[in-house]
Amino acid sequence: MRKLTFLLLLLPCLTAFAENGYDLWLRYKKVSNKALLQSYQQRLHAIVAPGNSPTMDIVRQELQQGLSGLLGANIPLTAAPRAGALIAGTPQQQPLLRNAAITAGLAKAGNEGFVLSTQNINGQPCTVIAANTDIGVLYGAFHLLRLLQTEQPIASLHIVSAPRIRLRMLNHWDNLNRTVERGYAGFSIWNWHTLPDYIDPRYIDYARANASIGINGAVLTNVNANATMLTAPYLEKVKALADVFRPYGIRVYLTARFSAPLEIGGLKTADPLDPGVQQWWQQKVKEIYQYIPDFGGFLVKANSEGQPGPQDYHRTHADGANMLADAVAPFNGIVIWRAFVYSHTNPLDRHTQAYDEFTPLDGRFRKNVMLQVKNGAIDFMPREPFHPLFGAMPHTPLMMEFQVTQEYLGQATNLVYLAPLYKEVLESNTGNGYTVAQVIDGTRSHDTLTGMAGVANIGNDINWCGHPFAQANWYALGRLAWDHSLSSAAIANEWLRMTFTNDAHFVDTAAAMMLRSREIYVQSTNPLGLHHIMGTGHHYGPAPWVDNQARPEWNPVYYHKADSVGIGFDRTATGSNALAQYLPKAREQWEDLRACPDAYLLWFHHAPWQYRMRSGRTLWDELCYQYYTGAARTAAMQQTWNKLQPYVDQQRFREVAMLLGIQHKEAIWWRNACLLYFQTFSRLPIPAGYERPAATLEYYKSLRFPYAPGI
Ligand code: BDP
Repeated sequence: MRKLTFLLLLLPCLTAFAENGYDLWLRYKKVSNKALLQSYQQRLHAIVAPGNSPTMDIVRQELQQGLSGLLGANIPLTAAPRAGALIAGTPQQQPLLRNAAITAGLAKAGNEGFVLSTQNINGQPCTVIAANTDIGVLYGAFHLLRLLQTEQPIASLHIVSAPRIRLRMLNHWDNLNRTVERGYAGFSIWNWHTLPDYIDPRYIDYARANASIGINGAVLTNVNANATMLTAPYLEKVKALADVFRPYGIRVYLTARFSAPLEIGGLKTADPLDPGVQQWWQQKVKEIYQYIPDFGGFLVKANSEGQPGPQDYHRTHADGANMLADAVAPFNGIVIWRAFVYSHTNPLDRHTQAYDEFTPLDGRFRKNVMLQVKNGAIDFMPREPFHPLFGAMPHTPLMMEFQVTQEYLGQATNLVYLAPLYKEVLESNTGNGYTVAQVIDGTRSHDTLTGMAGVANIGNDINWCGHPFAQANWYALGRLAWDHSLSSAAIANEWLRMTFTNDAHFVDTAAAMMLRSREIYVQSTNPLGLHHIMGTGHHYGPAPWVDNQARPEWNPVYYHKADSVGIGFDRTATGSNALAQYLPKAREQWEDLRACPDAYLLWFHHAPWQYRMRSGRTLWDELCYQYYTGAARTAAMQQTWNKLQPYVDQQRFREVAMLLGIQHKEAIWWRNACLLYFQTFSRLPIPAGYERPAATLEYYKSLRFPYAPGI
């Protein structure tokens, strides 16, 4: 009995300290800094946000919920502006916002941006969120809430913010049976079975979270598409989701299976030049727009990894894309055609295929077509040079495809903060004076259609992303799509403050750990430019030895090419010459073995085991150094996190601690398996002083993971 009473007394404390991560970065906990709290209370003690639209309803609701939580008091909605009020709206809704300063800001804000400003309105100091559209007001509201959540001063605000990229999108690789291709956070959040009648509140929270970081598009379905999605019963379900997302500024897109006319249309061909096929798609599109008047358009993976496409009929990617583009054009829809292709015709180097297939088509796509290019030419590797297509195709709008889900970066058991990876790509110089960011934001070619997509890491796990820190990657994708000039550190800092606490020691320590994490992951798994040596199929863990797959590029041995002489993929003129696809100014940093940075050495060169590295070590010793250092630094992440226990609620502290334990085990596994395997070629010893691998190569080779997630 006494025990029970004790437990009952303890329970509220335990739950008070438990957070399951569901609230993401929108926790709205009371501001802990007393002085700031007081200043916020003075400036935000009422909300004036007129305007009659579902979006303005959301603005009011979000501001009320957010401010009430953050300020620890109920913040009322009032009709008339008064001193200390927050005024939010468009100048049409709120004529008071028609002053010179706000008007000047709004001229730069466009149709999604906002002005956040401290203003004297009727002689009274007020905080103002002004925008040209309701959705701009919502973005401004989330920005103001973010300032409070991160404890920034708001006494004198002069912010004008507009997105640098027009389409800021998540790509869900979700299947109709709710499995998620490369998903590590449970099943799909789209419950197709209970839609359209059952609206899971989670759909609304998903939309809120996206709106809070500026994401305005969602492709709901896997790029390996299923034509059933385009049938009437499913379109009704999509409509239900689109209706939920619309007031949050999010448009839905679907993946189009190129062979849909055969599979659900009863046609004998899907040839894009066949009038019957064209008509079928026109009808289908008309039907879709009857359900969803603001349907965004199609994302298409064609003639890649066995998917159907125009080449099945000896037509080009442009023929296929243009046929769909013509169908959606009357409704202002777009077609996003993926450049991730690898077909059966180019066995020399998979690296070169997309460039070879697409550059001849530059300028031959309709105006409402974008080409979505993965950040690198192989796949979403832990480190990969930017895709050479970004330096080509000036007459085609190129959209960035990043992967947020960590298919190749430790899935959901590893803490890997991806903003540094995204930034590394975005800041790469394509060789003609433009960075990748300037190519995709339209600076280079004055494109008006611009876009950045991230393959989502979202599932129905209670914390959405599996790993508590994986939420930061969703967050970073949105923030960078809005403003790619933000630094990885600034984004980590914001996210940590909102997700955990504003305590400076916590934020500094955890941010430093996040900022190191991607480099540590590269070091402990794919150092020095190694790539695609993960387990075949599921991509979980190391398997550099695999050589028995039907196609050469399905085998890790294809990518590392270790032999008795050395290791690495020669992509210079003496090898596949993939380097020639880069503009001279970009390629010159990599083409000479001596000048090539260590990070890309084995990506572009086959270097001898005894090759002398910049560190003075031989290549073999350097490889050992990298793997051992990577594993040691992974252990150090555990120690760092353990010291942060006092600052974090118990549940999330434990989750991260357990996951870091797994991460450390996995780093040791990678290190031992890779070094023992590569040693069979180098025939060199692991340098003295390093702990010997605990198991044999045969043991590591024998490991099987038939139920690894994500396939
Ligand atoms: C690869 C994934 C595969 C995807 C493919 C794609 O392993 O599951 O279908 O990319 O992007 O990385 O189409």
